[in-house]
Amino acid sequence: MQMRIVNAWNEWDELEEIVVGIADDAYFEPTEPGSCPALRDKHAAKIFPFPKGPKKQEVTEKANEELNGLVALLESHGVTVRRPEKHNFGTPVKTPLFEVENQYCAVCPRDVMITFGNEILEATMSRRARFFEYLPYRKLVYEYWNQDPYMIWNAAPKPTMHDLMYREEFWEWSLEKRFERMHDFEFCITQDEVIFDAADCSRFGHDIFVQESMTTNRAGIRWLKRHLEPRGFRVHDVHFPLDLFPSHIDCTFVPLAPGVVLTNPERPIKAGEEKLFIDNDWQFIEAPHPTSTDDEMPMFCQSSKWLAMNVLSISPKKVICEEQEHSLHELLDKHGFDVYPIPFRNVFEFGGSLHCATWDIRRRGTCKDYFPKLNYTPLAATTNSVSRFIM
Ligand code: ABU
Repeated sequence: MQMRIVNAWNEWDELEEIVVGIADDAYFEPTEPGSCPALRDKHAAKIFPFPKGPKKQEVTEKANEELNGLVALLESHGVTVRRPEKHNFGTPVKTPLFEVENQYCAVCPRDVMITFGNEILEATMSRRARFFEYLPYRKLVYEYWNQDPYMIWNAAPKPTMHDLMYREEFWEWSLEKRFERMHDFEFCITQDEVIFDAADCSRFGHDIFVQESMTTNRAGIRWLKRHLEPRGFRVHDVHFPLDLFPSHIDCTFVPLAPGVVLTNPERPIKAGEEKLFIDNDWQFIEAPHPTSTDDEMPMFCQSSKWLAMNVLSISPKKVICEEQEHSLHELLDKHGFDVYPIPFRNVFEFGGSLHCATWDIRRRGTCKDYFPKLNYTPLAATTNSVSRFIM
């Protein structure tokens, strides 16, 4: 019997193998139509531009120390940890349709790569500097593909990333205008091409929830539906209208165990979308306020203070959290979770925290239905496609 290497159906089953990012050769994210990085301190931002070029050596080293600390903790729990290959993120990218001065980093595999059961899928990505971010993971993917005969490998269609794919004026909109338009779910990417980042998807067994955001559009979600539903998944779009700059679901809506989601009190799910969870006996636990305010986050960090809830579950009972988030530790402890705190704040300016910086390859367990009362006709049922899981 051949060993299954790639097998992960949800965000919480017992973890067996995972990829943890590396900070080597990271560059600052460039300004481009899909991203407008800014200094945290509004006063400094009036005087100094956002930096360009490579991250400083000592900053990269501190981030690597914390990433290595995560590796050590995971290994002490018997998890196999793999790392991406080094990549020269200083190489500019020029395609027939766009150019960008440099790339970004390989700290956040979660944004690019996702495991849906026995399938590894490479996301389209939404920003030019991240167009080739799958490359540091390709050697690993080939290894899994060569060693696991059941593993399926797909890459979603690459978007043009041409100027026409973006709504550049989005970056000029006032907060009032964004607030007025919060139910349009229109951001810096248009709806004409298939666009998604993997980190906008959250896996709950048969059910996959995908957030509409600055990094995932409606065409991206339609593509995921047509791709996944013939394999028996049910794909749901979800929205968090009060998040005026949504990007990646894992600081907003974080499942921890069957029946339990950690929710963001400042980003409630759109009215009506909670029903599916309530009808199926899911409990929402509101995350406490993070240790830092948005203004206190690291100067070059482009993520929100809600990185506080970007935790990594290593089993339905065990959660790795950032060490300074004491209120969150207490809350999770009260709900019966074992909390493993580790320092991770030096990773923040590289795009994320513990969930972002990882990509799970294998969790013990099979595909289950956590929404048994759901009345849903998958797209596959309306076509001739075979609707069955490869288990
Ligand atoms: N990459 C996750 C960032 C999400 C947030 O800023 O809330």
